[in-house]
Amino acid sequence: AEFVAIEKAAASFPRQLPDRDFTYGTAGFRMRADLLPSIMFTVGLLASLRSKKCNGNTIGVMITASHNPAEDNGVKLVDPMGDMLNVDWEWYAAGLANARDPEKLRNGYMHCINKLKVDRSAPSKVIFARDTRPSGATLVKALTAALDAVKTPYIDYGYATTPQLHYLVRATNTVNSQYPYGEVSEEGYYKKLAEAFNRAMEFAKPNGAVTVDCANGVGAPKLKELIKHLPKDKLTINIINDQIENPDKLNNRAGADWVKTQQRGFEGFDGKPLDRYCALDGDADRLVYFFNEEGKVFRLLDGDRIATLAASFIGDLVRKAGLDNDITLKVVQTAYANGAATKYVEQVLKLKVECTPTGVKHLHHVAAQADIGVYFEANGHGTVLFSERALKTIRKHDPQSPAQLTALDTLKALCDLINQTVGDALSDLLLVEVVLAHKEWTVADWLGTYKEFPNKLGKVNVRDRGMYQTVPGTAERRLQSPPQVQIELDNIVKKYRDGRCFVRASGTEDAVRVYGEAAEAYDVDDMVGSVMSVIS
Ligand code: 16G
Ligand code: ZN
Repeated sequence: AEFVAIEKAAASFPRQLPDRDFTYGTAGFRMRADLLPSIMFTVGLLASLRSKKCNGNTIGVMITASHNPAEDNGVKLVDPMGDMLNVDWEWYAAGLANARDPEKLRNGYMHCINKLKVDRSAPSKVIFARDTRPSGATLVKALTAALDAVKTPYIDYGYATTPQLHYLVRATNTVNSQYPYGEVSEEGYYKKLAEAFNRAMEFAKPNGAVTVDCANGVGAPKLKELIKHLPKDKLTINIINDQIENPDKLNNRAGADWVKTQQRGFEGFDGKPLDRYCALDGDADRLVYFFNEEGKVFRLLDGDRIATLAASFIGDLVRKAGLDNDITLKVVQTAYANGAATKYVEQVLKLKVECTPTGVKHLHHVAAQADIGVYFEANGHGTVLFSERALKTIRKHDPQSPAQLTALDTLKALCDLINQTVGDALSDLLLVEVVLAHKEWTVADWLGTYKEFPNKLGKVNVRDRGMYQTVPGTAERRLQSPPQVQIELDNIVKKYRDGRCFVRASGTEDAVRVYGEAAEAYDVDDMVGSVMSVIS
């Protein structure tokens, strides 16, 4: 009966673009919203199976296209502990999404049950949420039609940021454990962050105001809610770009992606010298800071800067708490991290750096293996992961002096303040503010920690990006095919002092990206330009 119900319900969501194959990429499925209903339906089926496979633990479904234009949408699955869908399942997700008709979908579903050895009689539960895109409501109908067809119970959390949904999934699945992640509600999320922020600020002086560009997305109303829970006397948060009722405004000349890629503020930005600004993206899982220097010189403090700031502060706390023999810190970056940031972490902070391929799942995975793993992509997505081992050590540590005690208390507060499931712009925002307050730093002090190498990111549109393959184990820093491109690239790069350059296929667009650094700004433009002309 279940199979019949699936086939029948699927008929209401016919497959668009039958000639195209969709893949479950780093960001799940993402495309023009009108292509998505049939895919949403299949995601509902897979979420149900995943939940059954995970002993009835709750699985999350987030409907968002993040920093993409308003007419796009997307969907990704969240595993029981709030991390991303197990990679082995991505292939099955794509298989179902590409079923050409309801009958093939039904067969695909049965195939998944067999291959993945799912006990169909196991319980299942799904929770979901969406960003502010208007298409979200239609996509929810496709998702729930599938969940209804397989009789999987669900909760619709309405609008939420991506990290809030990750929080809710983990909170739901740890409710009866020794250390519940938090109350299972949006309110619980705010309470947890606010309470931890309060503790983390106990030994710090308030440090002025920050203005947050919310990209006209879901981060705006959610940050407003969060502010209601925060202590009034410790931090002033101003909000701009909060027009969620006008979908055209979403991510339009505003938000973290705009600021990072354009290297300038949102439209109309006119910051007074040294006033602190930051920007979220459309689903509030990315954060970058920025400000104007004297003379309106724009300055960006991106994910690399947040990573170095967090690592320096947490490293100090670990030391001051007397835990440096028991806990080590690691910083995880991608090849896009500025070489000066890497050098600063290794030589000034004296911490280990590991480089992984692009994509949150890669960074997260490596960071999760460290005692404390700090990971951020330059684009502003990242978090700090505290391992079970580190948490145990921190909890049972007996401080030997008042100074050790205050450091330990602040460190404990950070364990709760920092979202452990995924990069979270709201949580990261509070983290940055805590660190700046403790250090009594302005944005200029923060920027002054190291000087970035001149760099440039170029993009070349290509017909077949699959042609561009990097050498495994090089964190995408070398191409193995086409072979002559790497040879020509090497010949170009060696002409420039401190030149570094690499080419990789985008995982999200039909393009290859060329990133370069060199000692001089004019050299970088020249170098990246030459490499781009080898490709096109
Ligand atoms: C996706 C990734 C992001 C990465 C970006 C690179 C996740 C959740 N998102 O947005 O981490 O920086 O892709 O895009 O993993 P690219 O492959 O087009 O350069
Ligand atoms: Zn995002």
